[in-house]
Amino acid sequence: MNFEEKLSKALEPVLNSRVKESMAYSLLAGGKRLRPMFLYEVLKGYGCDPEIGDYFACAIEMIHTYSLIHDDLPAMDNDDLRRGKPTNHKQFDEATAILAGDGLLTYAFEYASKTDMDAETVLKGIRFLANKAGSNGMIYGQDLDTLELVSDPDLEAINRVHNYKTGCLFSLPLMIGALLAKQPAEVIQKWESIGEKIGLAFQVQDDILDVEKTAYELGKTNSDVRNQKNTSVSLLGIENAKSYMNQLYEESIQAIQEFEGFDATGLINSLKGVEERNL
Ligand code: GRG
Repeated sequence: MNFEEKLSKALEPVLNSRVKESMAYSLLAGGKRLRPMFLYEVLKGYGCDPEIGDYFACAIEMIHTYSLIHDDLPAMDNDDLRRGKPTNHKQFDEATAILAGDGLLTYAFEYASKTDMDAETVLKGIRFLANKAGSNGMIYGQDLDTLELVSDPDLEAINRVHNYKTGCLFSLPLMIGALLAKQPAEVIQKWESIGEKIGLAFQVQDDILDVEKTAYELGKTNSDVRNQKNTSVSLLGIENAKSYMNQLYEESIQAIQEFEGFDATGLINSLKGVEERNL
């Protein structure tokens, strides 16, 4: 079963309803599936069967999709296009889009809890999910994003927002992969820092793509440009932003190569694919 089929199967137990239709509309709309890919690559690098990560991989993609649905709402970025399709609230309505996001977020925890491993490991994984998605994680970043960048930002302020808003959901699959592979806390912590760096690199890249590509090419609207938001590109200029992004990816790759007992080939190849992406 490929990952798209696994995601589709994950929704089967949800009661047939309008909100299920709306959850499926966004969850099964494609997307690059980077976060699940990172989780699987960490498991493979440690020589584990990647399928032990299925429930968490689907759960992380559900949380990521919920964040996109809510971020696109009129009260947030007010975007019309996502994953090449009308945003959830455009396709359905605002109330349904809010419920679909809530449904995906909540169901993610139920689904992750089905992981067939010892209870302590599963509980820790669920704690990571809550921590990185919640008000000590992505939600904190979104809060900073709506407040702090309005006036006079510097790179440090922008990076702080991105570390939380974007980095947390990159750290999460790396940490869960290491956790399921039974790595000790200090190793999981190193994966957390690497995720933050990758998240930063990814966000700078996203800012670059937002100015260099059309909404049609990206399959999503460029609300940061439209809303004249401060980004790494507006602060550094396009060329410096590109060098900064390359440096961040390079540093991430170096850090991944330093783990003992980890075959980094698959993860580094995936990361290089992300670095070369133009969508
Ligand atoms: C909970 C409202 C709310 C927001 C949380 C994650 C987030 C904050 C908002 C989503 C919008 C956004 C621009 C986030 C930054 C991270 C990012 C570039 C997400 C897009 O991730 P991709 O490119 O998306 O992996 P696909 O569609 O490929 O899965």
